[in-house]
Amino acid sequence: TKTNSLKGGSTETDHSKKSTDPAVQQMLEKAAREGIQTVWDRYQAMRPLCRFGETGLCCRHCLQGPCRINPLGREPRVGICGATADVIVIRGLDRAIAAGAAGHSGHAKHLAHTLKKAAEGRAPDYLVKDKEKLHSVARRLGIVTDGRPENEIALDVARAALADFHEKDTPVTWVTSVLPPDRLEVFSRHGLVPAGIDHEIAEVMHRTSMGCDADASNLLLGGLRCALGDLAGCYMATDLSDILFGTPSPVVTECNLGVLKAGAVNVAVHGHNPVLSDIIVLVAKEMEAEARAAGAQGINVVGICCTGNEVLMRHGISPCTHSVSQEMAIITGALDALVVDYQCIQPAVATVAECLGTTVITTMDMAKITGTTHVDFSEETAVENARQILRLAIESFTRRRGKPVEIPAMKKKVFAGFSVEAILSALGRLDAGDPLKPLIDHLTAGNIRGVCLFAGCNNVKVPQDYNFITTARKLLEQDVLVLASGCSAGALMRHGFMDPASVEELCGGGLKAVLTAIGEANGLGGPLPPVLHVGSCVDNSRAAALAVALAGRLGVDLDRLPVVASAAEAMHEKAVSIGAWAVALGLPTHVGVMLPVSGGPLVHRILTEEVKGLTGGYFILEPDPESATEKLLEAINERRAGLGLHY
Ligand code: XCC
Ligand code: SF4
Repeated sequence: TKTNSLKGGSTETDHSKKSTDPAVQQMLEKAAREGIQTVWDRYQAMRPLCRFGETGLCCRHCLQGPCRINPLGREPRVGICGATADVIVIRGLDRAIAAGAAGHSGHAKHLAHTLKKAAEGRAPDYLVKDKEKLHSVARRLGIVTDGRPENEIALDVARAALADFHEKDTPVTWVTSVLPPDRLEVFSRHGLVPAGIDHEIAEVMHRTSMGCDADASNLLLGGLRCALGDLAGCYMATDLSDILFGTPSPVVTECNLGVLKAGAVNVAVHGHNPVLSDIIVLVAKEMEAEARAAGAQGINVVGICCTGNEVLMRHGISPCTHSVSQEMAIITGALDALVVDYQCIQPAVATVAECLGTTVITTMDMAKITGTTHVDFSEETAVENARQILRLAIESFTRRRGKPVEIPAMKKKVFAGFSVEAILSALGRLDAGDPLKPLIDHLTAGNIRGVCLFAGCNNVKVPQDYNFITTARKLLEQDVLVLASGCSAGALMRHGFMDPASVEELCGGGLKAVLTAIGEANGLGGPLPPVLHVGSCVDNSRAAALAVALAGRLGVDLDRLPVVASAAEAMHEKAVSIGAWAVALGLPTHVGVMLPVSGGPLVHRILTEEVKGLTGGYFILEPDPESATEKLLEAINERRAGLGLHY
């Protein structure tokens, strides 16, 4: 069926303006030929975007509105209630932070329930896979571990996690137990210590509603405190996933659309939570025979977006594509099932799937998509549900069998799995007694100039991956150690930045020597890859943990480290939330897509300058990747100078 073709067809035929990934470009050709509408067509149809929304000058927080402020400084200058441009803009930003925090922490809460059910014997398909991590998290939370059975400890950890959601006598433990005293002191001084994750989200909704907080600086404080609730959610999700599914260690596989196999039952897991995807991966192995009986060469599970990162990091599952190009996996015609949980799933997949015969399977009660198949996945019956899902995939394969498919013959090698534990263990081969010492020594000597965390999504406004690869190339050349998470990691892997063989071409001399020394000490016979994949977006917490360890070893607060963050193609509200906590932690934080704040000159100034006086961190709002790179390097150099280090 071609029911969804865009009226008049797609006009933009230069696919390189849409994506820099050749595999995606090839699928866009196919889509154009077959009249299949994609996200880029819908973007064209939406343009010009609403100026009021784009600049943050639109408010729908009460029924007297919607109000919009004239972005050109003419009337109307205030909303009907008198809210100013700055107040409207920052209220909108705060609500984006709260939504992002709700996403990350909702994912964490789901894991906490899973751990609790597992510990109580109500979810027999889950168990504590990483006992060491369970003990280390428990000890960090002040839970007694000595001589206690594992499920009792696990139950206490799950209860502590759930208790962090509501307001209680003590603040959020996933903030107070993970950050250094200096930083917590900065937070208490400015009233930024979150009392409860859900509490802070609700508080933002309250204070941004009609007739409450009408002071831009005060509203920013509320937003930052909520963002620290988001940090807690991310950190908790990482901890609990590691406990349940294992802490990642180095893995090697391949990525991009070329990992799909014409003759296999191709199943893509898409969304976020390993509660679903980890089980699918395990059950797929057990159902190989069933797939072969149906005439397939086995079951080929691949990943999309962050849940893809979760199963890449822990099982070496091949990522097939990311974020804005998710429809392309379906357009190959080779995808039998798209199994989704929640977050970042374009509802459009349902329509595209209808054209190509893919079965889209939703699994979560709170995230259904009209026109798709729903399997009610619950932890109590996880394996059984996974079998049901995979059987639907096999049925879908039997319908596809023999039909033509077009799988771009493109894939890249990806070396991933860099949890903090894995990084420290790799460094430990250089100095077993003090694994951070080699890192500090190389930073001091200037072999490593600084560290940049790449994070966040693709955004249809940017030619896919262009900002990431432009920025990463320059930073690597300048000896900046690059970590990456989420779909930024996806972008960099699809362009070869996670293949150790590209160190030679991409890295400056200092960085190359360091990556080679670590690789050789670990018996890899070559360097580590240029970019270290730390995991999904909640795993940005791993980068935070590494920064905390570095700061501790150097004896300084986080805002003095030559560490920066960049979300060069941010899309989701979750990316806004992460950016806000990175700023709260004291990091210069680049966002490469305009946040809807340009309509509030005061807000813009607070975010890019004044907040520095509070947390030491600040936003670098810069859509041009070349200038952004310069600014990130400047920030690193400034921090080096502050520590008396020169480059
Ligand atoms: Fe979503 Fe996490 Fe963004 Fe990718 S990076 S588009 S948030 S999947 Ni998190
Ligand atoms: Fe308009 Fe104020 Fe209501 Fe917003 S809260 S819609 S600015 S009257």
